[in-house]
Amino acid sequence: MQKEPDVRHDWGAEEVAALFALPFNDLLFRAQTVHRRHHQPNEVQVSTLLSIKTGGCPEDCKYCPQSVHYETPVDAEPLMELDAVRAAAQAAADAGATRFCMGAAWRSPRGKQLERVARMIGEVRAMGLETCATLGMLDADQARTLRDAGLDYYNHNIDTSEAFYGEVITTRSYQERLDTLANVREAGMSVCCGGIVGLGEGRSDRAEMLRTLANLPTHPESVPINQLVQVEGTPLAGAEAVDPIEFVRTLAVARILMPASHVRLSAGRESMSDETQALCFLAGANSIFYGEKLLTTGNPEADADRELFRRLGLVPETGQTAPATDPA
Ligand code: SAM
Ligand code: DTB
Ligand code: SF4
Repeated sequence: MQKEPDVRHDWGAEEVAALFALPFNDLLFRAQTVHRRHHQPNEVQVSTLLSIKTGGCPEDCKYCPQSVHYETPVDAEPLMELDAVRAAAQAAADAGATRFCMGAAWRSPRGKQLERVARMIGEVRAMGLETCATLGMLDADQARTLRDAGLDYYNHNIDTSEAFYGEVITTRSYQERLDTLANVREAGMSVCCGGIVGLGEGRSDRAEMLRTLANLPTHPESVPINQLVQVEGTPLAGAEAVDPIEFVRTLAVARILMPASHVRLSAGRESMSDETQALCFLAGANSIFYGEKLLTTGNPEADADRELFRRLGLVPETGQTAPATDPA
């Protein structure tokens, strides 16, 4: 298939900075125009998260309540049993989710653990749900094992710019993250990769993070943009919040840089107004996490999201409709 002319992999730093600096109306108009060329304008993909292994993680990500390095309200729990995962996936499907994402607080999975997760993936997929997992770093063999188990997407975020990264995580390098993404891609799975806004980074870090993603050989099919959920006890609790308008700009630039990808308005919605979320959708966000919990922190109630969709005339994406081709 011929590539769309606006799907590029050669974005320059100045070009991306210029997008961020556009007048807000111009930026949103451009993002919405790109959006309509590639997606159904009123459809939003709906995923549900489950933490299958909570807490006790050896990494030191300064935003994360699951790190052992910080005293937070999250206690470590063992890997969930298959039956409990199956029940949670069924509940997510019944509530209308089309993708089920299983998250584990690991640096990387070990042999037995991977086998158990592979069984979970097979069961969830057999229910007709798309499958996603986020288990930390993967080598090439592990990526192939997950693919063979039926994993559709692997989530592994770069979180921020390479320059700012060392301020946030010291136990895993930026390059290790890129290596995992390459292993996932090589195994033939779809990539879900994005980052977090509100870590104390500057606009240029947000721009560089998006530029890194957009200049990968293939764009991640799914790009989660998380607003930091501040959790007591983590070093980033109390960080200065990012202006919601700047957050919307970040989504709009993600949409323009990666036109055909799903851009997910990810963590942080619980503390956002409906109006900010509406602007995020206008900026080209077309995926959300649905259900009252993310991994360990809160998310809007399913009822509240159904009501928001109704007010905005949005419908959950079923995967049945072909993408729009006409920038109407
Ligand atoms: N342990 C695995 C890893 O980090 O690769 C997978 C789970 S981890 C919780 C997945 C992602 O969630 C992180 O990369 C980060 O982008 C996001 N995340 C974690 N804590 C967050 C928070 N407090 N606010 C926003 N996003 C967060
Ligand atoms: C992603 O980018 N965001 C999700 C998912 N990928 C795994 C995780 C958000 C976690 C928010 C904090 C928590 O609930 O622990
Ligand atoms: Fe561990 Fe993932 Fe949390 Fe980092 S983000 S501390 S790797 S669970």
